[in-house]
Amino acid sequence: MSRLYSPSVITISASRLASRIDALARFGGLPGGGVTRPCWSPQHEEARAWLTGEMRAAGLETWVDGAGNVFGALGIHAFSADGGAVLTGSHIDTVPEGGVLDGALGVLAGLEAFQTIREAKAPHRRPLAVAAWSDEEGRYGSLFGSRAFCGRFDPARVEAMAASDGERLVDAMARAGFDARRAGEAMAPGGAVAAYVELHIEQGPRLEEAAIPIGVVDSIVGVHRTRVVFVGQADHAGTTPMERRRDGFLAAAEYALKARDLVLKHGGGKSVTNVGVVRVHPGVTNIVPARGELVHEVRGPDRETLARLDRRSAALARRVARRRGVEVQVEAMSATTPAICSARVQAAIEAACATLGLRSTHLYSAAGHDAQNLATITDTGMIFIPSKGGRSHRVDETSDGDAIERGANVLLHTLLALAA
Ligand code: HGY
Ligand code: MN
Ligand code: MN
Repeated sequence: MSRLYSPSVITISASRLASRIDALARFGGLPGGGVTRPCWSPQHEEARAWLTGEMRAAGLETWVDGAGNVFGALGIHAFSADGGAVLTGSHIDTVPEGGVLDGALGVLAGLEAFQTIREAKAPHRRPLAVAAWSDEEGRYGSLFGSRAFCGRFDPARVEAMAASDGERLVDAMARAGFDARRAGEAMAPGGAVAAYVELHIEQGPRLEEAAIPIGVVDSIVGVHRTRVVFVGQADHAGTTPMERRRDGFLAAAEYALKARDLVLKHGGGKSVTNVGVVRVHPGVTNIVPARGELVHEVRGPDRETLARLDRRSAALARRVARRRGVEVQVEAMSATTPAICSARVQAAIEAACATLGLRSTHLYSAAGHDAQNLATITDTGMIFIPSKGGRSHRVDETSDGDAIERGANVLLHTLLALAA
């Protein structure tokens, strides 16, 4: 790889970073490429142990908090009140059949930046820490680890928190050696973090289409998830006259199609929607479905628009149910708050790009991230690199090696500026 920057500027080891990305990808790696590494799973816990070993070998202090967040640090062995650490990080859990960069890039680039800083004896007045946040993908509850770290964990909900396949958080954490009821202990003391910056793949097509190497994130969307259950009547699939059927699945199907139109029409242009979880009960071919259950996700950069879409979607569910003669239950599952990124951190990212002679552009994140929790307790920003074809949350998610190197160097210089 050709030298990308002037010799006086310290830069990361691209080969060492690439080899760690490949090594991490093996935990839950799939035969055809990609990875399935849900939080608390055996492969995730093996990855946690590997990461901790890599951090220690790189000379970092390491520890794990009550929410399972892994930390590696230069200058501290725990967070303290008014400690003013500069924090980076991301997550090592993945979606099912996901890519090897979503989350992993931010954690391993942070580790690489710290190892480079230590080897170069680069000065930093503030302590530096890198986090691997638990369950960013929200298998059991969205942005779990960073939510607990930022004091937004609700212990009253922990017993009910479960994956869509029914597996309970308390059981999954217990198998990994954690007590979910103690996750609240992860809350950081006041003033422990002076700034947070996260490197992440864009997971969309905008940077690649604009041919701009670095994205400076200015805001992050909120994500609202609602469980909608239509309840009709099980009946014989052959003998029941068509006009007498009260089909829970067909009501759910009509709702899903109309909810998409509703969000496109009333979402202000930047809201999006998805139905990725659908369940039919009893779910056998010769019974008219009694129940059609789905999780309706709506995302957008504006809090009021999201609240308005929630209200309109609930009204739509009731209209569909009435028209089809079925009952409907609408239950809010989770809602993250849209976040505005810190002007100070954005300026530090832009200055790092200038030092490295890299073009950058501002954009909002259409994906949710742990950074939106960190934004509630400290100055927060994100650095994006282009995703090839905008692909993510699929096994062929990838970014160029040069893009990864550029992103990690921008992270390195942003951290040095914030910690100066
Ligand atoms: O779903 C998201 O937006 C993120 O990738 N967890
Ligand atoms: Mn993701
Ligand atoms: Mn992610």
